[in-house]
Amino acid sequence: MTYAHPIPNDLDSFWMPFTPNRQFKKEPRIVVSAKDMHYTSADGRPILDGSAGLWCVNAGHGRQRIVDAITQSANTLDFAPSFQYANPAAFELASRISSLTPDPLNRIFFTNSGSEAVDTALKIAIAYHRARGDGTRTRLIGRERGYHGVGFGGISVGGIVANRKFFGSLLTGVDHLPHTHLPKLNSFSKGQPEHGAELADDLERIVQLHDPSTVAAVIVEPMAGSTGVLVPPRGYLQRLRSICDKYGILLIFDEVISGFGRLGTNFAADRFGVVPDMMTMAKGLTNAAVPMGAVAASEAIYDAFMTGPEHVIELFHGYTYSAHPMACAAGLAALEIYREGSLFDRVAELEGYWEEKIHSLAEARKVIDIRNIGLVGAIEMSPRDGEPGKRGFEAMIKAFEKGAMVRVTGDIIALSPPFIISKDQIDELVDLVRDVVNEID
Ligand code: PXG
Ligand code: PLP
Repeated sequence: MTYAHPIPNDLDSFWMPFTPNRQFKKEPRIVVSAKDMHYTSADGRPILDGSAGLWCVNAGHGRQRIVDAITQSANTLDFAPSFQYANPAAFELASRISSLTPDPLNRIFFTNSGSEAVDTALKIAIAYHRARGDGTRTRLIGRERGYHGVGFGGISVGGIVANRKFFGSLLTGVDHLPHTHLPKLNSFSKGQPEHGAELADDLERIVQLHDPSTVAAVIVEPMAGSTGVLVPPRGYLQRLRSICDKYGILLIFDEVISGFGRLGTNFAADRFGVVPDMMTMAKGLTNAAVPMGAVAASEAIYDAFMTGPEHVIELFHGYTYSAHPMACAAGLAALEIYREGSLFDRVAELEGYWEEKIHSLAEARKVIDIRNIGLVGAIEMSPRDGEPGKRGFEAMIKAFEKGAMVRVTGDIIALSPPFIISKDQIDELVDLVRDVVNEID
């Protein structure tokens, strides 16, 4: 293979995250630039972005407005502490975010990633109960097949076995709801599946087991992204909400993937008509141009902390880079691009076409399920005998050879392109995935 750009000499020093390092370093998949819907690979080929990077480049790559905002910010105020001081863009961005979040989730705490947003939300939940004199509420409830990043809190409430088993005992006082994937009843569902709302009732059992007075919060992804696009059954989230209300438990939606238009609405909370007590977000917040995450908390949660002497810090939590000026600038520009281009409405408009195309992949014999919602789709292949995940891995490599970036988890191919994708590009992506699925054995 001839390379338009040289492959770095030293591939050993970078310990790559969530990657089989030895395989990658034998056959590196390196991208050197990106614009709109495409990356360029080191060997100079255009690569259609079928995954918006890692579900994060919602407005497409290299948006000039964001580049300009970052440049100007770096030239004006390289850094300002957010502990005891602040930069104006932080307030502006928090205000813009709170105009997008459902009421009353109008208090915004900034982090630098989704993982930090999750750990922040879990800490706020525990501290909130304590601030109200309810300090026995420390238990956190997650869900099987949930992904909540890689902090100790996030992996403890997360439900991915591989992310947990290597790290010992994790947080204690955690329990998990069952996942909502019911392939026998719901396979090839379009949008929200019919069956499974009753799985939320397991929360009643868990709460009774531990006693409601010990439970602080329930955290779920409204749509589970990382573990293969698990769309919530109709009525499921409503039931979780009502059980949480019944027992005074906070409900946290992890909207790191589902936020900022991915489902055709501001947040999944809007799409499903259920308002949690906190939402975590990241990724699309800055169109991924600068790392940033956030927690949106209800006004009641914020107010519960605003007691005591006024010179005393109310929440002992924060990151050096919370509300970094450059991230705030990128966030403001990204939100402006979404608004001006009506990009979330565009997702809603494309959803029908996307759904029809994605489901056309059902013809291939090894495809055992297809799921979709918003501008997200998952194509699940049967595992090869004795080699779970191998087929998916080969599919990812073959797709890159053919000119597309896709995500795989196990034997599931997940697609989540930028919202600027055209119908022709949807056709191209789906045709390429069809060829990939047909060509691997
Ligand atoms: N919560 C959710 C719901 C996520 O999807 C995180 C938290 C953690 O965010 P950070 O910014 O710390 O990575 C995520 C991240 C994939 C994939 O391929 C998904 C994520 C990250 C990387 C890959 O499914 N989600
Ligand atoms: N470790 C040390 C030694 C530190 O001084 C700090 C912050 O001051 C941290 C970790 C936390 O870093 P950050 O605020 O970037 O999360």
